[in-house]
Amino acid sequence: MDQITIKNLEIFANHGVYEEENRLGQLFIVSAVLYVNTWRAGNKDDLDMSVDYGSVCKMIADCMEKKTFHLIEAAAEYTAREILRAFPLVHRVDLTINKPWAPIGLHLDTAGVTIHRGRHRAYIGVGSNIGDSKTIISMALKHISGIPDIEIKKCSDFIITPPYGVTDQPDFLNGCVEIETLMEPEELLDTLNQIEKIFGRERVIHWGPRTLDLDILFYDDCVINTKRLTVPHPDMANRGFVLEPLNQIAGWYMHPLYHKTVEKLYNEWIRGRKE
Ligand code: A4P
Ligand code: MG
Repeated sequence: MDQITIKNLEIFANHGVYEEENRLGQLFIVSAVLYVNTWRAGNKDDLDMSVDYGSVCKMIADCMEKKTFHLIEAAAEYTAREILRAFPLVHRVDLTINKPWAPIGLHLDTAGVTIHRGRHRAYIGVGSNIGDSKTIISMALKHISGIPDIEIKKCSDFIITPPYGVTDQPDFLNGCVEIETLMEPEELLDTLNQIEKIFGRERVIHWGPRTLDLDILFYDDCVINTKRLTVPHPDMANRGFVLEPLNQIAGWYMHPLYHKTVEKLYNEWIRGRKE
């Protein structure tokens, strides 16, 4: 993607782990690479179709000057997110904060941090089989829409499905949504877990009944396998209750491990059921 670059913006601010740093302040040097599609602005010669780097510089200065953080990591995290929130044409930002006066008792040019943050597309599987599932899901989706760094882009139909795994439990209501989010994967997982809790989810039986289940099916084309999070959702290819609604809104989406579209996985699942 095209890039707009800001190099070595000088800002006097008060970040640091030492009290003196917070009190006296020091120089910070900030650079940013903004990933923006500039072809439209380039063809029309129109700033409204691009990102005004002057405004971005002012925003960086504001973020750096108005708050005091212990860590430049925190200053960078806050600043990158504010840029992404304020400038919808910025798809991604690489932000570097350097500290030329870092008080370490040795000479150095700079100590610094560079972070890469951006917009991500994720698909969330939604399920419920306790209580008034229709109302719970519709309230949960409304709640998700109200979260600043998540935007629901598409929503499938919600379908009644027989229980998979533990079959001795009520039918489920299942569907899925496409979201755009500024959240990193584990931050998104924490947020979804909190929403499950708000809507009365108790983790009692694995694969057991639940008022609300929110699973991350895809996160961009990332493959993630940490203690807490596995993406793509490991069992999705065997689950009609995931594939049927997902096929409605993302049939063309390529599974990054199987290298098959959702439509293909869904068709294979249907064939497997008939055999
Ligand atoms: N976790 C790891 N990866 C993910 C991910 N991609 N998305 C971790 C969300 N969470 C993920 O999940 C346990 C832990 O998985 C989480 O704390 C998170 O750190 P859980 O939701 O507490 O446990 P669970 O739901 O009982 O287990 P699991 O394997 O997540 O079950 P599923 O996959 O949610 O399946 N039948 C029908 N018809 N419809 C359903 O919706 N759902 C299930 C549960 C079973 N049968 C069903 C349905
Ligand atoms: Mg789950």
